[in-house]
Amino acid sequence: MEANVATDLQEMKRLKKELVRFMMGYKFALDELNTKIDILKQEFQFIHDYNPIENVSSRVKSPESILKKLYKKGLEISLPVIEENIKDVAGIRITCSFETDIYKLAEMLKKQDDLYVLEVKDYIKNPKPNGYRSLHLLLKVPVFLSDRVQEVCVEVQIRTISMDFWASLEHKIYYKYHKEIPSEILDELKEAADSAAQLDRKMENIHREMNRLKNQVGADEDLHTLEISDERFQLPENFLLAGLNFTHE
Ligand code: 0O2
Repeated sequence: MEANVATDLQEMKRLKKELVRFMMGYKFALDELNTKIDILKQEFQFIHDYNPIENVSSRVKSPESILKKLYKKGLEISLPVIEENIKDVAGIRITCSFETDIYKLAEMLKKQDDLYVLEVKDYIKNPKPNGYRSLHLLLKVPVFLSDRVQEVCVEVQIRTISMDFWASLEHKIYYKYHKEIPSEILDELKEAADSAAQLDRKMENIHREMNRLKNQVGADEDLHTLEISDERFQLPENFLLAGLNFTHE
């Protein structure tokens, strides 16, 4: 009897270790993708002189949520089944300032040689009937481990602030009413989603107009200071004078 308990305990310890290893793969994939997004953000700031990414958050789905999804889909509990069927174990949510930034960012990610796009769901061009809008990319990310390369699936949700505001409110209401939202609230949510879409369009128009004016006036730029990330460097005049000879590709 005691021997059985000890064997069970050993087996559970082994399974736990295996699960941790499995989840770590997703965590590493998120680390890699977060770095890529941060680089794009900094480069975008430099090229376009504004930051299109308002916020980035990422999470590995908890074992409890994974289990709930397996039950919901009527699937057995095993790591290969999770890997094959639960595509959002690793998730990144990016909020952008404007709708066009969402597509620019998605294109930049799609173009990266080491990322493979498994699926694109465009709930902005085709919103869900309840009003949900967001761009979803399912990416395969290579994770370089000590002895092998592991291909890991990551779900990326890209939205504007107003889409995100709507989605988090809808999510709360969905759970508050145990997934059966009263019809008048459903109607109000749909109306709110339409207003949010209209607001996004208005804000983007203002931004476009502002850029047009800025380009007309011409920025009053200090040519003797360089800014890279948060660091400032003095730029000696001789660098500028000799500069015409060192355009770098
Ligand atoms: P959570 O708690 O955010 O993780 P799937 O359920 O992933 O197997 P599905 O439904 O085809 O398959 O995937 P889809 O449409 O890409 O949606 C996946 C995720 O998008 C959801 O994850 C939500 O995060 C978000 N989402 C999709 N539709 C809605 C919606 O109507 N309202 C809100 N608020 N979010 C939505 P989870 O696992 O459902 O939830």
